[in-house]
Amino acid sequence: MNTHTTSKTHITLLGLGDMGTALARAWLAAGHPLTVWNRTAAKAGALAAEGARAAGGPAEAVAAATGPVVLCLLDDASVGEALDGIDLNGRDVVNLTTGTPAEAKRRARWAEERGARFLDGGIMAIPPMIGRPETGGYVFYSGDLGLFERHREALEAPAGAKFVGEDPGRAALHDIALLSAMTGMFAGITHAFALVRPEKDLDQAGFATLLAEWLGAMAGAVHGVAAQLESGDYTEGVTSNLAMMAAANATFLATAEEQSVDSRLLTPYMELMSRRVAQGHGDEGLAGTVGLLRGE
Ligand code: FVH
Repeated sequence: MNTHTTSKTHITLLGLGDMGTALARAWLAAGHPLTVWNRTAAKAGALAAEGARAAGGPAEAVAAATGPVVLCLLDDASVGEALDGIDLNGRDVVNLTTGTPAEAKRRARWAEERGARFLDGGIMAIPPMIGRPETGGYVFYSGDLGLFERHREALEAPAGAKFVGEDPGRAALHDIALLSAMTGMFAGITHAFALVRPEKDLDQAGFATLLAEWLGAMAGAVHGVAAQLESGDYTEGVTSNLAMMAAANATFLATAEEQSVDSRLLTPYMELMSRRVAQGHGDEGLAGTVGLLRGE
């Protein structure tokens, strides 16, 4: 059983969905005294049996806090609802709920107006990665650096911690930027499987291995894009330029048609490449298309 005699930081956790429950178990496993609250009270039952103290409401949970008050709720609106009317004066609020950078900044101001210190977090992990450092999961943090440093050891119990700036919106920006890149990757994976799907004798698992290896090899391209954006020379170090890639797009589209695959996941990006080439920048690398998305 968990007791309050340990020297470990006490954690107050609001939200016991899939992620909140995984966080709770990691803190309990690391020996942190833990108070939990969840809107649907039944979800706290198993954790109470494992050593957590289940609070009767969010106000009671926050009032019991001697360490960080961690929120892991559905969205920013649910954070507002859960904390509505609750005294936050002097509290260290750590919000691990996914939101936009603007929501994080507003929530930081909102918390500070109520006398609380505020740290925002973006979780780069799925629940099975929590409490398992070998999986490489981590959380981006931004906002109050003093709060982060004071509770760093406790924050690092469920997953690694990367502080990305005192602007409270920075963690959400990093989180959503990485997840957006992942979304594009998933779109590409979906298209690739749709292409090979009709081939009954093609081993899907073997194809998956090839695809994963290829995506891993290509991921290094991000460093070239960053170097080009930093130098302002979008032709720097280019090996496969936009003109070549745009020309190959016709073959990709023809193959999609041959295989009866809707090419809607590819065409928006292909149009961007073609536009940059038409502007006379066919010798550039991928960095040349970044400005187009920003209307530059
Ligand atoms: N699960 C994942 O893979 C991802 C990984 C990356 C980070 N996300 C974000 O983490 C936040 C929580 O995610 P979750 O997986 O725990 O989500 P759910 O299982 O859907 O649980 C949602 C909890 O939020 C509570 N809740 C919803 N609305 C309210 C409200 N108005 N007032 C108070 N609590 C609310 C809900 O309570 P209940 O339905 O059990 O009563 C759950 O505790 C999230 O931002 C992800 O984007 C997870």
